[in-house]
Amino acid sequence: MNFQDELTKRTEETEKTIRSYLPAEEGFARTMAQAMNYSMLAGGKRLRPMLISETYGLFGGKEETVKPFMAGIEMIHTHSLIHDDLPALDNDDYRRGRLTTHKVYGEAMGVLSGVALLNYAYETMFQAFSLTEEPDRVIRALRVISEKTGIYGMLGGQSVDVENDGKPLEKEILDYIYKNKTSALIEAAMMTGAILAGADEQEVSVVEEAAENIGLAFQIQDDILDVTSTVEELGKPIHSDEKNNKVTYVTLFGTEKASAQVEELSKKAIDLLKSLNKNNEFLYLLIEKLINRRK
Ligand code: GRG
Repeated sequence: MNFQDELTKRTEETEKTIRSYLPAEEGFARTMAQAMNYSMLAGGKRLRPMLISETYGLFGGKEETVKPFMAGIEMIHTHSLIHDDLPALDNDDYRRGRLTTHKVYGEAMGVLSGVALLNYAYETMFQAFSLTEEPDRVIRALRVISEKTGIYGMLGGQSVDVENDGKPLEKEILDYIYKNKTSALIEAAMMTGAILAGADEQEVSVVEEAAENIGLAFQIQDDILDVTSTVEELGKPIHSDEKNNKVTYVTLFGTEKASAQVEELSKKAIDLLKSLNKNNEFLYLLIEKLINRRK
């Protein structure tokens, strides 16, 4: 398999799926729909929806049910980015190579379109009920996504991150932040793929553990890119952790050790997935490539 060609093809398919679920830019609330679509269409690697469909494929899933979930998870992710960039949080001007949503549409519309995307994600994912013969799986997936993105997941992690901005941190609390603000959504994505395809509890918990490792590796690589990449490559500001006096894996351990941890965590994730005795070569390669990603 030529990984790069396959990645391009699967990213294009994911892009098409996401576009098919975006809100129409019409009616009195069209400015908000435009602001929602502005950030949704700004590019992005589409990693989380791809992880849903690849994990779904790993367990032999073949229905369309997965599609509203792919779009929905990217809406939740994009909501988190819009809000993360707001003046009250990171106050960033660039994201995905473009001016941030609040820079283009103003702060009020930045707040509104972010919340609207979070809500629209659920409106979208509820459409899965009309595409499935297995409504119980859809209910389980919705439950996992709502839990992993709330106080016991992404938002919990983000709140502890914000509260500790600029303060010295122990590794234990940094791990809590990473496992929640970043891993939890990746766990939600992969568990959703597994659940929708009919994986049992034990298999879903192996997937959850693998995804936690992928999320940690992904966030540590994000820390590394903040000090080693360029604005052009990343499409967002660099050295922002330093600017915000943030403790990261790089400030705690240095770039080299942080890189070694990314490698170790990714390997652990792949080994866990392989222990399921299923096969998705593309998924294993995707996880491996995240180690060396430049953006
Ligand atoms: C509700 C006010 C309010 C704020 C919430 C939840 C939240 C803000 C932020 C989540 C935390 C966050 C932004 C974590 C960063 C995770 C991360 C590394 C994001 C970048 O993901 P990529 O690289 O981005 O996949 P692309 O642009 O490729 O999709």
